[in-house]
Amino acid sequence: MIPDLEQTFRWFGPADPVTLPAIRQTGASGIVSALHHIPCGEVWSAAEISARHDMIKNAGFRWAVVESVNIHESIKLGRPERDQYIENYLETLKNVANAGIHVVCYNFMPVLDWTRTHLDYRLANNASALRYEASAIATFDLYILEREKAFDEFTDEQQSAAKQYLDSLSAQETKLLTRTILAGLPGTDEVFTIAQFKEYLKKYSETDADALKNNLFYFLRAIIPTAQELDIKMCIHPDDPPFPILGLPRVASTENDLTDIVNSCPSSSNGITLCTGSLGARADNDIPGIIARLGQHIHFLHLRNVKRESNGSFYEAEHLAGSTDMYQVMKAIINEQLQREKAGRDDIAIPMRPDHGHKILDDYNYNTYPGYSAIGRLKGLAELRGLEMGIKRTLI
Ligand code: DNO
Repeated sequence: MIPDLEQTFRWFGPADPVTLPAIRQTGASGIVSALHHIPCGEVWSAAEISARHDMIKNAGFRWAVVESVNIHESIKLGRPERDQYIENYLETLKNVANAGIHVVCYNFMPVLDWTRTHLDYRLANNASALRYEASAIATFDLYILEREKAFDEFTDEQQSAAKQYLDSLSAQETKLLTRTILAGLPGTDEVFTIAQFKEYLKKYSETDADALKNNLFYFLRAIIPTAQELDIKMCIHPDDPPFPILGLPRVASTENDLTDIVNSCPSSSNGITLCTGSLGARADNDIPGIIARLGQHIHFLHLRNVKRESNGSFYEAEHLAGSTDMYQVMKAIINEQLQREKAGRDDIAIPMRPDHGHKILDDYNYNTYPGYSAIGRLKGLAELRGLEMGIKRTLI
């Protein structure tokens, strides 16, 4: 019998209202964490890593994955200072490897990490979900950010729908939408101001998707040989949402992108975080097919589901519901495990985490990071491990 996927849970650190003892009760054995308090670009010292590691170990867990060591904007922009930041990144990787952690997640999304327009979208059963509404993004882009080029990117019809949407918002709602879109890195409370965000957009005005991809390849070629020596598996997280927004370019949105990335610097250390939620926001991403074709490069699994609506909007559905067929996804993952077993690989128990969860039941009593409720995620994890067990028992 092949081993189970390693069940993990994201923990944002001591300030996370979902505590390690609470996570123990979910049945997860691995923790996914990062030193969110260290500013992006600075070295994570051995002492800081070991303090976090002790907390995780003492609570009875393995620190399975670092998510994320974030990439400094100068690397994404290809600025001369990037070499210094790459040095810092390598130093962090060395310290992470010395602590015995061997999977590192990162993303290459300019400025903003994942982006939503609504953090408390109520479903029919009153569960609270995250939502991305295309007309809300258009409204923000055209009439709040007032990005000039946006007027060439949206049709007249879209522009008038966006105007209507704007008129329907109270001052309070406009503020909330702005805050929601401009929220910065996960695990922080940082929110960009419109002025700061405009500054960033200016910096990106000369970096299109090709340039951004080249900057990613430069980064990978600089770090992957060392990562390989350190036995660290790097795994890029797909763009979320997986298409350009607010004039910012995208490089990890489709199967072609992911193929380009793994081919740019072939190595078992140059891999992918397979996020079914991010990739699933595009109907043309065939996720079981991506797993079948790129499976050997997958070092980390984010399992969640989105329900796609017309015109690019989506909301986060229950883990086994939504537009992605999780049965087919899980089957493809198990098939990849079988391939690994045949190839004699030692990474068959791929770490997976239930990504995001609805707010349900007692979750409303805690001020958790958006998407990171305890019970909602536990429900997702329970469903996913049941699905995994069911398929394994019938197929194998
Ligand atoms: C969303 C997560 C992302 C992810 C980073 C990866 O909840 O999947 O925050 O951690 O984008 O670098």
